[in-house]
Amino acid sequence: MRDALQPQDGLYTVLERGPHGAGATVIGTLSDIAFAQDDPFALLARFTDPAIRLVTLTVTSSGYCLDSATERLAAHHPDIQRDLHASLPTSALGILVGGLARVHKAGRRPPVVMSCDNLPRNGRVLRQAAVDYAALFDDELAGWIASSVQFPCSMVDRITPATTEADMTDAAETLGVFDAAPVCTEPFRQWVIEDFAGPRPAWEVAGAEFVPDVTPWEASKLRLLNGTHMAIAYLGSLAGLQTVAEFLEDPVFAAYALRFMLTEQRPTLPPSRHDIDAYAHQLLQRWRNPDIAHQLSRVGRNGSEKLQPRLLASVQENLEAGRSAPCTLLAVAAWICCASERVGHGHAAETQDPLIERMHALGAAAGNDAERLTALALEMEDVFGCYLPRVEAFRTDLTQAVGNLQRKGPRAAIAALLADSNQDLR
Ligand code: CS2
Repeated sequence: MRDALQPQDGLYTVLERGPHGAGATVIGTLSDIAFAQDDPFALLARFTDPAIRLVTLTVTSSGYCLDSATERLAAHHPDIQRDLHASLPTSALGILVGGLARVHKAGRRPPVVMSCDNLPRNGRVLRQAAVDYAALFDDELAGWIASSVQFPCSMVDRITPATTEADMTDAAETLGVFDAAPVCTEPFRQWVIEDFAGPRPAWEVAGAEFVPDVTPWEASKLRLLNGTHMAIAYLGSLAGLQTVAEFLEDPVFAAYALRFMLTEQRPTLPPSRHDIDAYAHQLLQRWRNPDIAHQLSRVGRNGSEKLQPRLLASVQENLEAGRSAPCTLLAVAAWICCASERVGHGHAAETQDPLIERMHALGAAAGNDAERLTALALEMEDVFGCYLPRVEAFRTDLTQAVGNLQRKGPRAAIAALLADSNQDLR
């Protein structure tokens, strides 16, 4: 037997870890690998293979190079600019549009293109981004993509922390062969896909659901799971914690997470027959999984791009409906403190974000003045848009939340918030 798996083996290990035990599965669905950064041509050429009926993307929201205010392609994005000046593209959008251009030129039927990323209306957004990209050099291609390619929406849910050395050792001990890239995951998995026309694998046999409209699943996942993840990432880092499970161990933080989901995010979800109460409690259980070390630093990456769909959109809807959203504002305030490194009595931790230099600069300019820090942050139209920063109640409450976090630290700020809202309920 060989001692290590090789990419050409097409195998990878999935380590499933849960409160009821662990298991390892070897997945053998990969039949070939083309790595675009090394050989973009190989990937582009695959598009015209008539056997390719589906192209799926799992590249995280940053991989779409979008302008967060308009959700359209940001043509000035460095990755897009680099593509436009190179002989072959290397961005995800560039490869996709370049591949579709080859299919169009060859007069072939296009593949179905499916986004598996955490973006609201991911299929629609991807279609528009692909059309925008094509229109940069070929209007006819842009029109063909818009009218002939199917871009179904989908919602994928499975918590998978970054692979660690320990995961590699575990995989090697379990299998007797070294795998440099095992995937460690929780037992839970869900994939909901918008119906589309044409042949496809029988994914439903493995539990995927095909539905006419993904919106209710997508909205509850983005606002409850991903939105709360962001709140946990920034408030937890300020509290000096490392993982999501550690955050949930503290009853004050757990009560905050539940209140955030049920009182502030739930009223903003589209009407559906889904049991949101049960979903929120199931999330708490999943996050508490002691065998999954989901790092806060990873969950909090690229917050400036995720704030709008996961937190700010619901703040706006709540304010417009006359509801307050103190838990959400505290999460947004925690991002401002972490990214600007103005943490007051909280713990400092490195935050990874494309806007980190701007955030550091405004942190330096604001010093310890919470009002100035908030005002400077709200000038970032690409993060906050132009509507919310003009709403007086939003500005005042956010400034207060930033000040509270800096003065009291996250735990005391949350305890005070919970005590206040309990008072309101009496
Ligand atoms: C997380 C997600 O990092 C993040 O943005 O919220 O990766 C989350 O773990 C997955 O969406 C779970 O399905």
